[in-house]
Amino acid sequence: MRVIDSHTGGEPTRVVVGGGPDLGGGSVKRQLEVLREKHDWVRSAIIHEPRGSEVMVGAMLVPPEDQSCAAGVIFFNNVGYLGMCGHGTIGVAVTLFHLGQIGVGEHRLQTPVGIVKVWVEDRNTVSIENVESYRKTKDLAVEVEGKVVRGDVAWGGNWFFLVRDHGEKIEPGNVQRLTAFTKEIRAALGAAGHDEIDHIELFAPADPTQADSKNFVLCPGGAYDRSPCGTGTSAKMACLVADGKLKPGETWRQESIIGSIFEGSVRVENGRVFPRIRGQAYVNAESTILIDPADPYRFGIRP
Ligand code: PYC
Repeated sequence: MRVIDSHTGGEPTRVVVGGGPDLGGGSVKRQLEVLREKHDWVRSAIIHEPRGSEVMVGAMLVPPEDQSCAAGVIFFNNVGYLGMCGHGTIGVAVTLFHLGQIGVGEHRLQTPVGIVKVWVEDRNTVSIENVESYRKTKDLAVEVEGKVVRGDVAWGGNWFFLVRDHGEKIEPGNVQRLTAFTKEIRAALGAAGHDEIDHIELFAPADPTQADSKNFVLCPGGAYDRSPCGTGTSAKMACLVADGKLKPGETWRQESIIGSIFEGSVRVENGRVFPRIRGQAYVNAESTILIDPADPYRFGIRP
């Protein structure tokens, strides 16, 4: 398989651009099911050590069912498959541009959860319009480490629990503590029957000259997002719109824990919120995945 690596605001995306299994066409959702059921070794070989790491997000290009789309995309990580991935979509667009398959201008990509629009500004700068995003529950309370933590449950292409008041320092030196704390929150949500919530997002004030907010995002497989998280920023903006704190035409600058920034905004149509995210990605490797039958770890070290 041929893969191209990039990072978007520090978060890696490894795009399978050729040599993957034939998934039989049809909807991207159906192709995801075939990949999961019959060829999960692709995900495992690409994402797990020794080739990959828990931070890596994979994206497999597949034929789109909707012919207006430049490609279909299936995202995956160290524990499974993602509905959408914001940083990954920016990485895919920059990769397709690098390959000469798309140019500057507007394009569409088909994901398992819907069609995403992308605007390529130059070889590194891309805006995306995500699937409809919304808040499901405001101010859900869970008990974590003996105290009550409150957050909103929102969809931004993945499910998020968004927490404003947590008393934790969102800074790179505190990543171990933030990871442990957000894993506790996720376990408490699971115990309360909210198993679908696999991303936990903590917010803190940012330097206002740089951004409107800083975040820490725990991803499903236990790694934290180095980027400001496209689907997490979408979920956040859906909550801000619901609270009357963000209007179409206004910009929301979301900073990640490592200092990278996405510029967000929203399009609202008949009360439905479609977030837009603008960020930068950089291609940093082109490789061929070799599967040597003699290699006991050719499909990755499975957890
Ligand atoms: O950017 O949406 C995102 C994302 C999800 C998980 C890692 N990055």
